[in-house]
Order: sequence, then structure tokens, then C-alpha cells
Amino acid sequence: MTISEIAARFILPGPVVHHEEITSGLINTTYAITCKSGSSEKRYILQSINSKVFPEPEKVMENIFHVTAHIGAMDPGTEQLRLIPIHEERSWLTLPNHTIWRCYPYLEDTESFNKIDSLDLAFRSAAAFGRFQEKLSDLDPSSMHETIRDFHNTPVYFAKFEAAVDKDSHDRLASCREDCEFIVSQKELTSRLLDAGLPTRITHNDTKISNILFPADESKPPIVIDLDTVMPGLALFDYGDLIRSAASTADENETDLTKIRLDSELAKALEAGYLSTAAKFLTPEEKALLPDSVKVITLELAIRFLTDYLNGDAYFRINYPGHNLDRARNQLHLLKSM
Ligand code: GN1
Ligand code: MG
Repeated sequence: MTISEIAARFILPGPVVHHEEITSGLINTTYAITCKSGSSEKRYILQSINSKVFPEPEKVMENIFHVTAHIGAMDPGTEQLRLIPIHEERSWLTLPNHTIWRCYPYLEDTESFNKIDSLDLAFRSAAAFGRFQEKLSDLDPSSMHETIRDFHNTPVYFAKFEAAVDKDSHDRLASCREDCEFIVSQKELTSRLLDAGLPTRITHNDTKISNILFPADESKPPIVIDLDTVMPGLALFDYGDLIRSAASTADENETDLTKIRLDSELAKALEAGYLSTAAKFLTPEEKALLPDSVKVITLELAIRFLTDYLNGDAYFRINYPGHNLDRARNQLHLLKSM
């Protein structure tokens, strides 16, 4: 099916006159489409869900529907993610081959950032994720599906890593033995959050700053996007992932390790921003583990990248052979700087 044919199944103002693929995400396939109605044009995001990563994409959509409806009801009139229904009165499209497509209005006049360039932006970004968790704090976590089993179960990733090392199915172990040994030495860290008896909340699970849209009109609140992985989880994984990704001096693809460390000034501003909205609902135990959470999630992602490298790059999209090994080394170096 063409993009125009897929778009035609949604209730849009007119036919697609332009589409372009957006390739910044590592998981889903995303298009920005432009629809024409009379003399006006309006843009939308059309996206299909990667069913290898999300084995039950219907459940992903039910979660997103639940969360966007909840936030929408809370802040009527405030711009936020809203699913465009299909003509058959459903909020997403399931094709006969089970591929799922969804459509959102393109949030115009907003800006997103891949890198934080000021302490003020750090504060506002972290406050936005804290506020997102707060808004969902009155939804029962058990009403949401766990769409990726054990998504932030670090010990489970560690076990899969050990299995990948044992199997060495692509003969790559020899090229990363030291990295593997370092990960093994960090085993104790993998269970530090899960063993602490922290409360289950509804969390975002992909708290990169690029997942926040800042309206040009600064009186409007920031909008948290990419709700695929919203599910029950620990608040601290969101927090840790935010610091890991936003306070690193280099991005995940940097291969010059000398450029990579945790920027403590940025980390402090992020912490203050997060606590400005989250302090009211976090327990003392959660607050005490904030610093450790950054280490745990960084180790977790390193383990995931290295496991994927050992298994032949089946999960994360790569741009060149060895990309996942480089990403793993990047994260391990970041961890060592904490
Ligand atoms: C994946 O596709 P993207 O960039 O939103 C991954 C995250 C990782 C991230 C690392 C569902 O997110 O967990 O932190 O890559 N998402 C999934 O760049 O596995
Ligand atoms: Mg994502």
C-alpha cells in the first residue's frame, strides 16, 4: 500500500500532496505527510509500529489512547498528542498483514532539541517529564498493558547478555571481550533499583529530550511525545534515562571516547527541574536512589547495545557494521565518568 492509500483511511481534510520519511527514531517507521484541502495545507505524522519490538501493537495503541484521553481531559484546550481516527471509528488502522498505523496532527510552531544548550532548557525539560508522570499519577498502573515485557528489567537484560556471550552466534565475542568483562563486573548494579521495593507508576520509558516539543509561544506548556513505551514501571528509570541521555557531553553515536562524560552542571539543573514537579509524589526511597538510577540505566543500555551486537544487530537500527558495539562503548565510558 502507498502512503497516500494508508493516509486515505484516516479522517483527514484531503489527499496527501507531499510526504517525507523522518528517520531520527531507531524503532518505528515515520512519515510527515501534507494534506491539501482547498487552498490550505496541513501536516500530520503517519507512523507504523515496529511489531518486532512491540509484539502486541494493539496494546501499545490502547495504552496511548488511554493516556492521551486522560491528559486531554485534564487540560482541555491545551495542545497535546491526539490520535486521528480512521473512517471505521477506530483510533488506529490495522492492515490485513497486522501492521498498525496511527496518525497525529503535526504539532506546528514547536521546537525540539537533540542537545541541551542551557541550564534553563535542562530545567524545563526535566520539569516536563516530571509533570507528565504527575498527570498520570491518578491512573491505575494496572489499567495499562506492559507492552514490552521486562522493558526496564536490568537483570533480565543481563541474563540475555550472558546468553549472547555464551552463544557468540556471530563470532563477535573476540572483538569485545574487555567490554563484556566490564559489564560482568557491574552485575551488582543491575538489581539495585528493582530490589528496592519502589512503587509501580505509569512511566514514559523513553525520556530523551527530543521527545519533548516546546511551543514557540512560551506561555504554553511543553508537550511530551513518543508514547509507545508508556506503561507501568519505576519513575526512576525515566529520571535516570533523562540524565543519561541529556547530560552526556556527547551523543550516543560518538566514537571518540575522550569527548564523553557526564556534565555535572547539566545533571544538577535536570535534577532540580525534575524535582520541581516530581518531589510532591516521589517517596523518600525514590529520592534517595535518584543518583544510582542514572548508573543503572546507562549500564542497562550498554548491555542492550552490546547484546544486540553479539546477536547480529537484530534490534537497534544500525548505520554501519560495529555501530552497536560503538554505542555500547559510548555508554560504558559514560558510566565510568559518573
Ligand atoms: C530506542 O527508537 P528510539 O530512539 O525512540 C529504545 C530506547 C533506547 C533508545 C536508545 C522501544 O528508542 O529504549 O533508550 O533507542 N526504544 C525501544 O537510543 O527499545
Ligand atoms: Mg522512543
